[in-house]
Amino acid sequence: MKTSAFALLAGASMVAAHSRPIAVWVNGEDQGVGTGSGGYIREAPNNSPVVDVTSKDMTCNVGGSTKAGKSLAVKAGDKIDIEWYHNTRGDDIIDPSHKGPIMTYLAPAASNGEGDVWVKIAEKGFENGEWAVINLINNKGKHSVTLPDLADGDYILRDEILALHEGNRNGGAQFYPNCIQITVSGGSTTLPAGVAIPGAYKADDKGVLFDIYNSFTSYPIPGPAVWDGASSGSPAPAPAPAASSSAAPTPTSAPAATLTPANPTTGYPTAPAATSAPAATSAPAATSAPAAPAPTQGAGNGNEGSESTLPKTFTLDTFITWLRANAGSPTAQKLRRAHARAFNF
Ligand SMILES: [Cu+2]
Repeated sequence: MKTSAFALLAGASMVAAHSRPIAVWVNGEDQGVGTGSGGYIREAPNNSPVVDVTSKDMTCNVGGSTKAGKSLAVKAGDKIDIEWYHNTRGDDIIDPSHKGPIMTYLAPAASNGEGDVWVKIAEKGFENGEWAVINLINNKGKHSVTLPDLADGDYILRDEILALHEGNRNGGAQFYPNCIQITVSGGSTTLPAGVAIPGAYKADDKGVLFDIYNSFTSYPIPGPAVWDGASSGSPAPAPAPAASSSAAPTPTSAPAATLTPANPTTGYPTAPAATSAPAATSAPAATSAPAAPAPTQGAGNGNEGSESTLPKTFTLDTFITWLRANAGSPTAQKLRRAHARAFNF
């Protein structure tokens, strides 16, 4: 019974537990919370994902064309840690169900992100048997990128999580793009032309329409190849789907073991797909966990769909069905939040 309740909560969190960057560290030095007025992060109205790859919100999230209050002073070659949280600093970061890559881009601030201006400077996918998102959680919400030797000026650093827990269906992949304003000094290389965002991804890209619940040996990170940081003249080549994985800076551990949703190293609750299997054998849908959540939840920023009423008395199966159907609802979210700490999500 305890296991079942746990699986239910895990299922709910799959939908509710989004994420956003809250702060930046420069060479190990905390720059303070960057959201809010006067901050250096362009803050979206909420932490919901963008699911339409053609949406303008793909650039810098909802409202992301509006500049933040200030720009963070950095130097070319600095080590930048981007610190993500579910909502506020110190909370639960992101639900471990949200497995996927993390990608980082740069554009000149003068472009405000419009046009073929986005240059990928880092990407982390599925490496050494682990997803970038899980490594992010294990690293207390932080991941590092090293700034290239950039010519002095104002830039937008676009940090993006792509959560693939529903990536097995077209339109199910959840993008969490967020833009951080930086002012670079001490460098020299001109940023080459890049790609347009939206435009860099397609809904059926191999790394976007990707089933993390099936076994696989490698994961093709979507988007352009990572800029080598040197060739200022040559624009990043157009997205080469096949080449992108081989161009990754960190070689993928080639014969990665078959991936199972459960992650023994994190200490986090087992992913729903695994836990729900024994508990919910009566519901065949439960074995393919990603397909279960209500379609409305993918709606992205804004409404999370309406909520139906849970009867006063109910069987466990009724509750499972209700929770699945209302996973993004205020009640389900409250339920999750109420239990979040107890379950260490
Ligand atoms: Cu989420």
